[in-house]
Amino acid sequence: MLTLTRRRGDVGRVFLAGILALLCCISPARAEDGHDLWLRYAPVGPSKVEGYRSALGNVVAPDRTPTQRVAREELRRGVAGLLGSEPRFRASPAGDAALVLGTPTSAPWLAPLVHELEGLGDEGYLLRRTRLDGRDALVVAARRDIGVLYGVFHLLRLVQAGASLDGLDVSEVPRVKLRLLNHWDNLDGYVERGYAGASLWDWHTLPGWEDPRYTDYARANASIGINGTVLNNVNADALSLSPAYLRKAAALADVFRPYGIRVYLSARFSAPMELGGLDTADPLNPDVRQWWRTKAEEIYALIPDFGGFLVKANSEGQPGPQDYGRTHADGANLLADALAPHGGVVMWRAFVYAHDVPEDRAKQAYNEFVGLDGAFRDNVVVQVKNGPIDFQPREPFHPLFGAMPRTPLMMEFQITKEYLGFATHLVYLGPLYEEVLRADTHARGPGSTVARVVDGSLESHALSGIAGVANIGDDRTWSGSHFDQANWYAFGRLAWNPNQSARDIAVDWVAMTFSPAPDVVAPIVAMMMGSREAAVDYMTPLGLHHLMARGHHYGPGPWVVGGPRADWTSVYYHRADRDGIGFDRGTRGSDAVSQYAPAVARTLDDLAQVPDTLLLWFHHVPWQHRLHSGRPLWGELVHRYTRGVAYVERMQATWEGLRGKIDAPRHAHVAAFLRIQRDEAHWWRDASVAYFQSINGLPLPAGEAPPPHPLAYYQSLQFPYAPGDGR
Ligand code: GCV
Repeated sequence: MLTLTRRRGDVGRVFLAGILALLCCISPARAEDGHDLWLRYAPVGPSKVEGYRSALGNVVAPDRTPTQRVAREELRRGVAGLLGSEPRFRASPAGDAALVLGTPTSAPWLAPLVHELEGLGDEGYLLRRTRLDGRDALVVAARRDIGVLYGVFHLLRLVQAGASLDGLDVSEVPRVKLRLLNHWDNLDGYVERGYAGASLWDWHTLPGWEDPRYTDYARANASIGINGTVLNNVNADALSLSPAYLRKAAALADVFRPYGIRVYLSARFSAPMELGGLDTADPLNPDVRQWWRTKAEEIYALIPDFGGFLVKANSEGQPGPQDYGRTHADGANLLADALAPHGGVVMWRAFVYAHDVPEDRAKQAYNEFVGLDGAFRDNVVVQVKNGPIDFQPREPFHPLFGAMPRTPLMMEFQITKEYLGFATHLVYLGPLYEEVLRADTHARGPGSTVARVVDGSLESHALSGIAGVANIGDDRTWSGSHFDQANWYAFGRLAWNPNQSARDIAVDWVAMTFSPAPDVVAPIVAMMMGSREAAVDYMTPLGLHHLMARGHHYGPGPWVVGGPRADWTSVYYHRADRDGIGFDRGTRGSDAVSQYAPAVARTLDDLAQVPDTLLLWFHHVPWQHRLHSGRPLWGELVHRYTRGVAYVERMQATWEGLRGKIDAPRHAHVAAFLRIQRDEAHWWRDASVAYFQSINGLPLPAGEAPPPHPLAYYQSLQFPYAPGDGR
């Protein structure tokens, strides 16, 4: 009996194993955890393999420099994954059709392209189906090795998306010079506003141990053209500049170098005192100037291609030149002079405001910086957040864009979603970035877009840059969620070319991250494209802003009042009372509108013309004011809160419809996060409606559900360990 049972069990197990094996083979999706990002190189459909193999199967690729070797290895990895067999590497394109990678120097067969490549600069590349020595060839050609690596990633992207390579003829040149991630990573491993676990940098084991994830980080960044990374938080610890930490940074720089990624550091302005024992950090003091010069020499001895410093000064308690009665230009120029002999740059942040200045916070950075236009050294770029407050779900573009023609201005976007639901809310930021970049400053007449300010073309600046506050940590997904990877991806693609479409980028990302099948791409892209507007709706519709809970910014807090400074409260921003709501920044209010070019200012100042999306940013409006929809303001506000929640519920339904088309682990992870998002969207809506109703005393519009709890309940919720809080 026992034997029989055992045999039956064996048969059952064998049968089960067979079924599982079969299921694995026929399953449309292998189980994944997201760690491979958009570089999964999942097999292309069987019908496409032969076509691609004829183009990619025989490869001629130099391998003399580190960057040549990583380009060749990436191609090998990609082709092996996508086509199921390794490419054959050959010494020359003689014989069969070949894929030829290189520069005219590294691959002499590409010499005929030398003139054409001239126009592609140091990082551009060409992908072309052509004839070399009378034979069919596909070339990935550039002037420099790094361009070839970028070209390889582009080619692999096309294959991942299932695109045809017939007649391929693409040339790409990045429009922006500095394409950087800013890590707000502290030396103790904590990431300020980080929702993806601890810092990727293990400072304790560096420089002895170079975690393989550092290489994967570099691959991922290079695949989207990111060419620099600021390793440490702008709320900087002077220790980052100490010899021990510089050696650690140098080890990371060594890993990143073959991928075209330079290392930068946030510099604490008072470091000469903290590290150097000086009794001042005054930018005009000769000892201070010498200290920074010596420090720069020390850094470049360790990191010969060090990119430069990022500085947050005289903002939110950080030290700066104003502590000595000097200007931001004095401070920036001090560091710029120290870096100039080595080719480094200073990215000086314009995120500056002071609570003891009795001025609308939205105006302060402009007031501080606009008069300094032209006062900065050539190797200084002023880094400006996308909007005048602080990475809100929606802000108007920052009025400094277009207002400092003699100074290169660098864009600072936030990729981590401090104010957009942390990592659990599915919010694709491509449309936010696109909206800002396409905004017209009118600085030099119509068409003076923010993108043209930032890429330097509007004022012919040689230096240009875009930075994104990274959403990367040690979480298996890297970004804290599968969909937050899309924000890293979109940031990189838009930094390369700020004129690209957020939708096109989403299409590429979905094809690479999930599947190129149209019945996967179309619903996911549609869902992503509306997701940012939905978050605006359920959090801060109609131009409301800065209504998140105090400190950690997790969840709603429109009632936040009191505390150390007014401009860290919500009531400062919404100004709701029995009669109306909104911040009057028109000409009769704080006059923030006048910081924009006249054509923009006129529109924003005019209640009839200001877009509904920014209404309460610029105007204090009666609750009965009629909007373009025909609804009174109060009705429209509640309508939008509810609409935002409904969108999240539709995303849940869309995602449910993709069950079986997405691998089970990732499907389940996203589904769980969408449930969290739905609950939190309800929470945002209900808490906000309860609060504003307590102020205006108005009945809810017909058909709108009342909040399930009294206002006091929402106000009582506490989240002392919410992640990412500044400290
Ligand atoms: C790094 C906001 C964030 C802070 C951040 C600051 C900045 O205030 O809440 O955490 O500090 O912006 O950008 O400097």
